[in-house]
Amino acid sequence: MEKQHNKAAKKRVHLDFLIIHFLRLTGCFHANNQIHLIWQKIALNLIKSYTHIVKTTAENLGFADAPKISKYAYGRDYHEVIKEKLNQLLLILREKIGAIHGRGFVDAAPVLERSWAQRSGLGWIGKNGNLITRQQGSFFFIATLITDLELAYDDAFARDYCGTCTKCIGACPTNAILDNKVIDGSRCISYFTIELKDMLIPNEMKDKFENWMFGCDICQDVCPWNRFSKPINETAFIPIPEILNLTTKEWESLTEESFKKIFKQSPLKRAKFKGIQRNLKFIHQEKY
Ligand code: B12
Ligand code: SF4
Ligand code: SF4
Repeated sequence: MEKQHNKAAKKRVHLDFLIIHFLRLTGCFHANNQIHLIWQKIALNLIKSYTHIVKTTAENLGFADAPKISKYAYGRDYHEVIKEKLNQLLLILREKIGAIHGRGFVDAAPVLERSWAQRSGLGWIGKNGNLITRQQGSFFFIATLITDLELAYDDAFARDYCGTCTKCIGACPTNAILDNKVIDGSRCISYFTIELKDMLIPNEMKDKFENWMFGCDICQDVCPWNRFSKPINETAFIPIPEILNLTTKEWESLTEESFKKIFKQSPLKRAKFKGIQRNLKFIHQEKY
């Protein structure tokens, strides 16, 4: 058993070295991003920051009343960007270690991403439902590479640094944050503005959206740990100029054709043109 563990630990050192090399080469998961392992048949858990501009409410971007978009959606679609990085990492591992099997995941499969990340020692799940690290708050994606490589694993993150804080609960305008870190998805602005398809937003939510048109960052913006979020230098996540510059009027008069062209590679395409129009109407009627 001990022999086996030593063997796994040795591979782990080798792998850590390779990954650090990969990070340096590609600049993709930069120094702030971390990689941890859980279980012996491994799932490599990675986190990747997405904040180019740490404070990114519409107020900071020029037009006080411009519709708000979640920070993660300013640049290219993270599903594609991170999947590419994970595939690159897998190729490097294969080159250096041999014919291993593996597959990368980011927000697109039934992988318990937050829970695995916590179990691999990356951080704790906060009352706002997000994985948080003391080094960089919570503005990052979680990515997972599942492989058949046998390695020594990290310990789970044992602490919870939310303490007595309840800022996120108090700030959530729709009361979507329940006890015990449970988020009521059916009350979350992020759900309504991104995931809800072909339906009107319930009237009961009127006057609660605080101008959020796509996603919602409120429970993360108020989190004290996000003062440790640092802007990153990832070209794929550089904001699309229109995201920073369109006024409410321009958003409202955008044609489907221009929407498709401008947001071809953006996470906004998930809500579709119709969804964005519906969201705009909803926040517009909130104002009047
Ligand atoms: C469904 C989903 C949503 C739903 C529901 C969110 C929710 N918090 O439940 C909606 C659409 C509302 C949503 C919104 C957002 N999401 Co989302 N979402 C997901 C998704 C696809 C699945 C989550 C899920 O339900 N998993 C199933 C549960 C059972 O597994 P789990 O998450 O690992 O949960 C375990 C633990 O958390 C724990 N646990 C959870 N609840 C409880 C309760 C109790 C009592 C106990 C004891 C334990 C416990 O046990 C669970 C099982 O092991 C994940 C991607 C993924 N595949 O994980 C992204 C993910 C969680 N979302 C993410 C993001 C960024 C967001 C938004 C911030 C986007 C935005 N800005 O608008 C918001 C934040 C809303 C919020 N406050 O949570 C990131 C979070 C990154 C991070 N730092 O943690 C993820 C991980 C995607 C990614 N790969 O980066 N999301
Ligand atoms: S994302 Fe917004 S609506 Fe959803 S739980 Fe957080 S503050 Fe509430
Ligand atoms: S705002 Fe406070 S309670 Fe909420 S997740 Fe952050 S530290 Fe935890």
